[in-house]
Amino acid sequence: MGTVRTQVAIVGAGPAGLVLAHLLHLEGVRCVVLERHDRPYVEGRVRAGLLEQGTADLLRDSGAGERMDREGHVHEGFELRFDGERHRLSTMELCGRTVTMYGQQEVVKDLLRARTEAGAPPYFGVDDIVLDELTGDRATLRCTLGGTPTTVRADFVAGCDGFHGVTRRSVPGGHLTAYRKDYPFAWLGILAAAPPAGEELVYGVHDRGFALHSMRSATVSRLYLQVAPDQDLARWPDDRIWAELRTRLCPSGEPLNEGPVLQRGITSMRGFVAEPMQYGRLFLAGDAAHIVPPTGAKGLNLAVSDAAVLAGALASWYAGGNREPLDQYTRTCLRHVWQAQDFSARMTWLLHPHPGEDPMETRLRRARLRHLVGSRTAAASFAEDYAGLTRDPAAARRGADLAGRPSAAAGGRRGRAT
Ligand code: RFL
Ligand code: PHB
Repeated sequence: MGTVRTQVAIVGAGPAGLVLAHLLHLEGVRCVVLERHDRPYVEGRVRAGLLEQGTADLLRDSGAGERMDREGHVHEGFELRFDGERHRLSTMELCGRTVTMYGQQEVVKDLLRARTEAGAPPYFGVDDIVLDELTGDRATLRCTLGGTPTTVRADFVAGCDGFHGVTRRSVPGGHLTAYRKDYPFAWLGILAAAPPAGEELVYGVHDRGFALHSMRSATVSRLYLQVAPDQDLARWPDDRIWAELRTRLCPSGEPLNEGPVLQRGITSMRGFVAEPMQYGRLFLAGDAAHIVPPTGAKGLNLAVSDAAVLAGALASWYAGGNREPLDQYTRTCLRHVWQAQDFSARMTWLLHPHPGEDPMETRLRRARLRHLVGSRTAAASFAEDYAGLTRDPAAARRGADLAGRPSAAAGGRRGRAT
């Protein structure tokens, strides 16, 4: 039986866990990262690709943005297509902010390299974690590390193990309240070896359903189609996918480059929030605490934002025993979590015809789309949410609120040391 002692035990090497580990390292706080899968799996998982400006700034400011700055693409706007019309919304003009297209798995690779260079890579293949003690003087968890049954003793546990992880489920019944909304459709997503047809993302609304043309690089496109939630991928051969993309995205013959499909998958659409995001010495971050439907591209950005808040709160605790930011962790995070939930739900409603919806709803959605492209005020509000004014993770790390002022939670008030 082995024993590992550390200050913070991080469960999960996704974006939340790795950003947290990276920021804690910069603050001089010791941590171990415990990941269920092997490294190739973690580095190869294709998911998000849109980084809000605050997320890109945080990676850059913390020294993990060098490759992102070289290989990522900064977008100043996006296109919306509906009723055979094309409308460009410039987030830069509307709210002075941009987004960066850079694959989540590339962010993960960069952060894993930083952990390796710091001499503390994650433990991979750890698939039997049991949280033993969360409310005593220390936190304790059990798992097998390198074939040896091991007890990990830490001051705190960070639950960064995604929606299906073990940490949230380890909180005793009655302590968390779950809020949940399931949508009656899903996304079929493909990664294709095809140069993107344009410079910017295209969101297409069609009677047959929503479609999105996104990208990962100058040679790789990422495309999505709204499908029924129980769709079988076998019913979607490549020809059918491309034909459907053309119908929904290119009603007037706009260009779309086809190429070999490298990956495909179905993503269900769900909104979920667990409150509070902490229990004793356990703090949940990212998808472990909340899920948004992917329409608004907020999941990764929220995960990074939570990690930044938690890193700041832990650093404050270790620097001088100030417990206040840790106590306020849920409150600080939930404000932007719910803002992102609200935006994601509104954007999902706006862009997806719901199965069986009545003609009144169809017309209401069209009216809302027309308002968005016709009113500068409406477009500016949308652009702010889209490019990420919800909460700037880089500011969160510095302990500042939306206006850049030091926030009460991260401020200098001394709390009771435990
Ligand atoms: P992750 O990425 O799920 O990482 C959790 C990690 O924990 C590990 N794990 C465990 N480890 C140890 N013990 C256990 N018992 C464990 N159980 C799980 C897992 O193996 C994994 O490595 O959560 P994290 O870090 O919170 O990050 C969240 C993001 O991954 C997620 O929100 C985004 O991908 C959502 N998302 C998007 N977000 C954006 O901000 N912008 C986008 O453009 C965007 N597009 C998307 C998306 C998600 C999608 N899917 C597939 C859900 C597009 C799609 C299609
Ligand atoms: C993506 O590239 O995965 C992506 C981009 C924008 C979105 C959603 C997903 O709104």
